[in-house]
Amino acid sequence: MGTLTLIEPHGGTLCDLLLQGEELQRVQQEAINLPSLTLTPRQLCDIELLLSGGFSPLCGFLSKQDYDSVLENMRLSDGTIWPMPITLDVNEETASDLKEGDKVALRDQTGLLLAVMTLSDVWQPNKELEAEKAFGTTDKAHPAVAYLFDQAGDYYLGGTLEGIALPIHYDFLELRKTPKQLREELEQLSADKVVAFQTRNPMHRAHKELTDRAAEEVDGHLLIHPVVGMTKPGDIDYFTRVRCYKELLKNYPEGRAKLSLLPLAMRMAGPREALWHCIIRKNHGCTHFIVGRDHAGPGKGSDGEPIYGPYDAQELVIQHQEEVGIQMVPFKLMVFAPAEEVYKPIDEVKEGEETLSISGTELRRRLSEGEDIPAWFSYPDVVAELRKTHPPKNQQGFTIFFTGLSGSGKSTVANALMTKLLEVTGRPVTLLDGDVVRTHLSKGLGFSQEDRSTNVQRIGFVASEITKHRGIAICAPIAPYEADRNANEDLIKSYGGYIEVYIDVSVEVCEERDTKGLYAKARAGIIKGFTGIDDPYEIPKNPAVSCQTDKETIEESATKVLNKIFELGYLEK
Ligand code: PPS
Repeated sequence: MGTLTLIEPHGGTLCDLLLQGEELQRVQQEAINLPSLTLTPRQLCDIELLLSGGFSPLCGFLSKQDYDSVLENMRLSDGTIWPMPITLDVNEETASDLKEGDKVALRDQTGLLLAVMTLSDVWQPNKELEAEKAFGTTDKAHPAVAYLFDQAGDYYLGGTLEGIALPIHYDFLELRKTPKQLREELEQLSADKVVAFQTRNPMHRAHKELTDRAAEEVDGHLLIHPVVGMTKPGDIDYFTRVRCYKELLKNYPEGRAKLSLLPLAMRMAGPREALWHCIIRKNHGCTHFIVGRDHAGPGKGSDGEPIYGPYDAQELVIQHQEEVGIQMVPFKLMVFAPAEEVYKPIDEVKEGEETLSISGTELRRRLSEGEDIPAWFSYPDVVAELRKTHPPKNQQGFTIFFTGLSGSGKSTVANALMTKLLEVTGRPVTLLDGDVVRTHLSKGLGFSQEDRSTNVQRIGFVASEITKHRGIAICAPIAPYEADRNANEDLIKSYGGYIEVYIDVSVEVCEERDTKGLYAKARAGIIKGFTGIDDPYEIPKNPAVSCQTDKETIEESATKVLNKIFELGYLEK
């Protein structure tokens, strides 16, 4: 069982679940003979904050009784306020071997022992109900709902933790502070009042102004407390963000602002999440917490409407701030007023007054086009950091993904394109041709649906790595299944450009060409499961380019693709 440490004046009771001395040795020894569970990335974030006391008063993953109570009342079963279900999900097979009273060793992916958990419950949750109660929707457009339905195991384990070690980090060590460490540092600063700012995005001038105002308003210190655990899919990676925060920090008056990283796995649960953030910041020694517009919002639902109202989070926090013991500093959206050259909350803008703002999407567009990012919006050093990992399109890697039937001309056009690319650019180009890949990367794979998927996704993986390293990949497998092509597209697009080229030639033409004599063999039943004959080819719905090699020359097809690359901006004329 964890120990309770009381540290004043910031924060109140803190659960410190990390064992020490003989007790630590005893539990470590005991763990050797226990069944082990390897934690998922999200569970690793959760356990870090459980063990360090960031989730105080929780002393482990929620029991069934607490889980039900949290969903229903936003309170643990003893009445303590706690809005978020923190559960240890496992699959049915794992759950079937475990029962109440069992002990389990919780480990990271390398096998490092983090804690021993004594199970109070093993149960199958009603996920629909959890989604509805915790997130207010069963719409999978909400990232936490999608996670719940598609990734989380179907069974939950509840129980207390005996902590052995915190998950290990190797990055930004000087900025990773446990609640206890942060409280001590704030105490040393004699900081009576500390206002925390939560963020999962890079910070620009609007955030600087807002946090400055907040610190002035409470007459205290500012804690920039960004999330570096899991944020919303598609967010800017935290390495880039932290380098940006470090640059931004230089612009605050000496001694005003402190930066510390929070290994939280966000749920994007809007109001409930805001309240949860308040408790977490209280545990980290803060007295005040900034809640802005659409705090921890998941964005729009599949109906195109925002899932939560813009100020729902503020409304919920107001009701409970006293009980939690932290005061909310509410903020409206900050906009730039060019006439006065100042930022102000939108409710202070006079009628007819011109205001400027740049959305996250617009910022990404400007980065990707290499366009100017004005000084009123951000600081040059912050923008320079962003540009390092978000280069303009003509410096990004990209993948040209050819797909089409055997004999359609994929390899021929791909080869022609490669030489054209080598003619115009000094950039490295790698051709991953279907046949060639099967003699190296995918040697041993056959043509079953499963083997084809593996083959195509292997090609996608290699292409994504090439793209990430800012090279050019040309792929030319048949890639008959849409799902595999889509998976590749998603992966590759997270690193650079993805351009799908459909070699649009009918099976009749390919069969007539039959350059390798394979169609004849397929018709004769010598080759089974041949694409287009007795195995399906799913036609691409929205390729960037279509080439008809029966109606145009190879030169024309390759030029069409090359022109598309120029048009999309991945190469400059
Ligand atoms: S896939 O479906 O994307 O994994 O196929 P791919 O790796 O591109 O391999 C296709 C080449 O393998 C030869 N071949 C077959 N193709 C389709 N179906 C069956 N059953 C089959 N068996 C062998 C064929 O020569 C393909 O080469 P290309 O270059 O496409 O003509």
